[in-house]
Amino acid sequence: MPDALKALIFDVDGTLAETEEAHRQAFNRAFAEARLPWQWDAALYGELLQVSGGKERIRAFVQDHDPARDTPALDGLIARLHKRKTELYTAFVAGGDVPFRPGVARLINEARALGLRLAVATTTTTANVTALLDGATGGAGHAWFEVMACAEDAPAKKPDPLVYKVVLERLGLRPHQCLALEDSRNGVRAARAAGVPVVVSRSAYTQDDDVSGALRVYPDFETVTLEELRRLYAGMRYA
Ligand code: XBP
Ligand code: MG
Repeated sequence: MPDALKALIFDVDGTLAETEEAHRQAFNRAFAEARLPWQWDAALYGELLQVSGGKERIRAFVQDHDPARDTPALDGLIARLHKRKTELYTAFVAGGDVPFRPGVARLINEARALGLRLAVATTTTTANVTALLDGATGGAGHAWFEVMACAEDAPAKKPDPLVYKVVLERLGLRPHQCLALEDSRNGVRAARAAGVPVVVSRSAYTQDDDVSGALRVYPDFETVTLEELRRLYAGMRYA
């Protein structure tokens, strides 16, 4: 028998909200402002998403598509571009234009009503998460999550389990007392490598991701109730 479910751990990008188009456009605007000849269309961005973390994603792109710029100056360029990209992204999502995915706010409310603890485990920057949560909820969102572990807390990005380990330590819980919600292959691998059971609903950019290892894959979160998650958790058979 598993432990009693104590906490839900939410991924952010693709899970709480469909944010990746906003990320992509912020990257492109930062590149244009820096007069770089880089443009990430949706197809290319879909491939680049295999690398989690914005700075890591820019570096992987340069290595594959513009290797002449892979010089000692690249670190500084990436830092400047990423800072500007974060400013652009946070300004956009803080305006409330990127809502939660259908069902997410209800699920969070059900969990809060039943006293489940809530956490965030993400590879994105803290400022992005706060802006998104507050933008999507009109201000209250970030306070709903007792623990948030973001890029600054876990430099090794998903699929590395570090961000989940940080969350577990801060919650003071064991992996099997929690259930993670993810949208991607990297997310599932990170949760499972930390020993955390995970359910998935793929997002726009992760429709083709191999999410084997998930306890269950849902077409969306709209029909997922907390009762369903608790039933699934109670009956789970993870090695
Ligand atoms: C998704 C990501 C992030 C964002 C960009 O993370 O891979 O890198 O695309 O964010 P998750 P930054 O699904 O784990 O939340 O530019 O701030 O890195
Ligand atoms: Mg995600």
